[in-house]
Order: sequence, then C-alpha cells, then structure tokens
Amino acid sequence: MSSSFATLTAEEAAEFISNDDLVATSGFTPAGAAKAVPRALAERAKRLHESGQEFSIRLLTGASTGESLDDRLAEADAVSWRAPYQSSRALRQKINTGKIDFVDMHLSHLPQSVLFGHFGKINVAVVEATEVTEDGKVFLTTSVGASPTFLNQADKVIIELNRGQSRQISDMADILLPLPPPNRCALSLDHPLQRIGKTFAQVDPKKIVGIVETDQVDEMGGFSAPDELSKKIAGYVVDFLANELKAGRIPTEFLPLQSGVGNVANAVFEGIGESADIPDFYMYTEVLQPSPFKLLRSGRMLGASSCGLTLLPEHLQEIADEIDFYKDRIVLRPQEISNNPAIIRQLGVIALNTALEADIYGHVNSTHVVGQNVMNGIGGSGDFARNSYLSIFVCPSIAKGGKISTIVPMCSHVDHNEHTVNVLVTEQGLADLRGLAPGERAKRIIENCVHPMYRDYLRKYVAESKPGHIQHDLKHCFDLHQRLIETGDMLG
Ligand code: 0RQ
Repeated sequence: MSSSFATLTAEEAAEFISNDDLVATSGFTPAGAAKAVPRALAERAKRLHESGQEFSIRLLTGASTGESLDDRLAEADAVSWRAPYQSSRALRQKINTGKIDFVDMHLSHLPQSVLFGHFGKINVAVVEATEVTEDGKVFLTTSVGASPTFLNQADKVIIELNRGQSRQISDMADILLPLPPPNRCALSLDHPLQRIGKTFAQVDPKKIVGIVETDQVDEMGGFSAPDELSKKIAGYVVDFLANELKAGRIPTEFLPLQSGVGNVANAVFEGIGESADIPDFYMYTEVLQPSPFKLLRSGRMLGASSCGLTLLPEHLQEIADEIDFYKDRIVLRPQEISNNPAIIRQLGVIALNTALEADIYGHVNSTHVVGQNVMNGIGGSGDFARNSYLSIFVCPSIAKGGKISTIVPMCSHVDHNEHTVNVLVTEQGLADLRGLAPGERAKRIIENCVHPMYRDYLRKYVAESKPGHIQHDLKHCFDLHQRLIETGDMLG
C-alpha cells in the first residue's frame, strides 16, 4: 500500500458519511462486502439518534451483503433507502413495515442506472480491497459486483484494506467497464473463461479520503447438506438434463450452467457431479457456492465465471494456496458482465433458479410472500432466466408444513412470467412447459408438480373457471391466499 493515502480508523472513516448521503459499498452476497466502516457507521448512527439527531443513509451494494453491513445498519435505523437486493432478516423486517424504502432490481441493471444517475450522485463509496496503488489501481477481494462502477462514480472513496483476504484472489478478476450507450460496444465473450479486462478496478486516487485496515473474513452463513426433499428435486433436474442431452436438445459438449443460491441448487450440483450421463461442464453464473466449487477441484466442472465467491473460509484459503490451479478455472466479473443478457443468450446458459410461488400457468413469484412482504429480491434470477437457453425453476410443492401450496391459481406477484419459465420442478415431479398452450401447461403443472393435498382444489379451479386462452376466475383466483391471510392455512 502506498503511504500517501491517509490511514484512518473505521470510526474516523465513518465521519466522512453525512446524513442522507448515497453510499455505495462493495459486496455481492457476503463475499467482499465492506465490514469495518458499516459497523462503525451503525454505532455512530445510534449515538446521533440518542442525542436527538437524524441520521440515515441511502445504500447501494452489488447484491446482498453480510451481517456487519445490512444487519447492523438496519438494526441501528441507519438506512432510509436500499437497492438492489438484500437477504437480511433485520433489513427485511424494516422494509416490510414501511420503515425502509427498498428498490428491487435486476442486478445487471444496477451499474448502468448508477452511470446515468438514476439514484443521484454517489457521495461515498466504501470498497474492500487487498491493495491500492499510488495511481489508483484497486485490487478487489472475493467479489467484483458493482465496485468498479462505484469507484468510478463516487465523489469520495474509502478503501477497506483487508489483510484477512488473500491478495491472490484478484488474479481471478476480469474487470471491464462497458461504456454507456450509444458508445457501448458488443462484448466479445464467447467462452465462460474468456478474459476481456484487467485484474484490477481503477479509481482516481485524489478521491480516496482514507484507508481503513481490517482483517475480518467474509461473513458467510453455514451451508447445510442437502436434505431429502432437495435431493429429490435435484434428481428430477439431473434426469431431465441427461434426457435433453440424449435427445440432442443440449449439445454433446453441454452448455454452461447458472444457479441461484440455496439448498436445492447445491443438491443439483451434487447430483450432476455424481451423474455419469452429464459430461464435464462449465458455469456462467453470478454466485459460486461450495458444491460446484468442489466439482471444480474434482475436475467434473471445468471452470466457472462468477461475480463473487460465496464460499467458506477454508475454500478461500484453498484458492489462495493453489492460485495457479484456480486462476485458470475461475473468472470474477463485474455484475453487468456476469449477468449480461447478451452474453447469457450467446453462451446458451441453462438457468436454474428458485421460486417462492408458481402458478398453474407457469408464472413465478420469487420475491413477495402473499404478494406483499419481500423475502430477498429478484437478484440476478431475472437476468439469467429471461435470457437463458433453458430456464428451470425449482421449489418444494408446499411450505410451512402444508399450510401453503407453492403452486396456486394465480401468483400473488410475478417476477418471471410464463414466457420465461420453461420447466418447473418440485419434489412431486417435473413439468416441461415448452411448446404447451396455457391449458396444457396447467394440466402438466397440476398433475406433475402440485402436492396431492392441493391437486383436487386446483383441478376444480380450472374446471370451474371461465373459458378463454387462459382459463381464470378472477373472483376466486386468490382464495387460497385470502384463506392463508385469514386463518394461517390455505386449506383452513
Ligand atoms: O421460510 O425460513 O421461515 O422456514 O420462505 O424458503 O424453501 O427455504 O427456499 O431459502 O431457497 O429461498 C425464492 C426466497 C427461496 C430465494 C427464495 C418460505 C419458507 C422459508 C425460504 P422459513 P426455502 P430458499 C442468486 C439468484 C430470488 C433471488 C435469486 C430467492 C422461506 O431463492 O431469494 O434467485 N430467490 N437470486 O417456508 C410463503 C410461499 C413460500 C414461503 C417458501 N409460497 N409462501 N412462504 N416460503 N415458499 C443470488 C443473487 O441474486 C445474488
């Protein structure tokens, strides 16, 4: 590190942030999220509130973050507005009670929205790095996210120099900031591992107000081993992919896979790893989780392009120790490239994401419980699902012990519509919806995916609905939701 930058404590750095500032931080999942300054900022907010002063920020990150950021700041009532994605219990609770405004966005859209000033000027960026050079080269840590854009656009920059992160991690970074239209060029990226950028982000060094030294590792939650239900869903997905390959609808060299976070996604990768019918494969994705990471080690996965490393400390240590192996197999990209619609379409990505709720015609709600309370947000699921070669959605057929059917007559909120959803899978089975008109889609989803407890109800709903291209009964399409709200049980 160059000594020409001021070294600050986290508390001193937090003083650079004023009430109502738009603050942008590194972090794409807890990977690479700023930690020390947000914690100090939360404490400062509490002190200011105690002395009767107003203090809250508007907060942008790459995606969700870790405890020190979203949880601490939400608990301290230090956030008034948040975008583009979150997965924090504390933050969610304040969003759903109207205390924090939350803008739920496609993650690929975020950098260009910042560039065009849709949210106003970024006052301060707080970015985790392992090194900053005199001329402003910033070597990022376990995620790239939107940090290159934040560094480029912010008025002031604070760097969290994290000694707990390995300097080698940034050998995997491939950073390029596409120009805004009309000067944006086509991205020439026709292989998941192709490199088109540099291993560092760039900042005007004059904007750096200080460096905060930390050594805190990423605040990853635990990953549990796949349960029986996830394994069942994974089994259907793996068999389906193997059959598609056999039928020639997936080329023999296979296609790159994307997967969202969670138990089912992990189980699918364990299943693919064990399947003799699926060839060695690549990922073009936004989060790299432990199960596919293990397949990289074993050679079943040939390489992965991601936006961040959603991994445990021991995995990150392994990468640092064997960087020559991993730097040829993992590429970390900014989110407007990892999630870029043109590249996803060009590579023919197979997208695998999770639904909270789906309806009998194949619309998917990934974000809002009974259409009202946000869970996490759309994240990158829309970027991938909409532009993929094959878009698969998975979920258990019931939630809360059967009080909720995840398959309903009409989704209470739609993130991915019928035009995007090709395949729906629950532990009951798989519905391949390609080429099916609405009536046939409904039959296939009800017979293959719905839990037996709810099958008759949904069959009757269709039978008694008004004929049309899509048969619906607008008086009764939300009866299940209504009963859930009134009694706590859709069948109650
Ligand atoms: O509640 O935790 O209180 O038990 O919702 O459900 O089944 O554990 O599913 O953790 O995989 O999350 C869609 C939220 C699924 C996630 C979603 C209740 C259920 C449980 C969680 P409890 P599960 P998961 C990559 C891509 C959108 C973003 C995305 C998500 C809790 O996958 O956020 O894909 N996806 N990003 O009991 C009411 C229903 C319910 C329900 C489940 N129909 N109604 N509650 N639950 N179904 C990441 C990035 O973009 C960075």
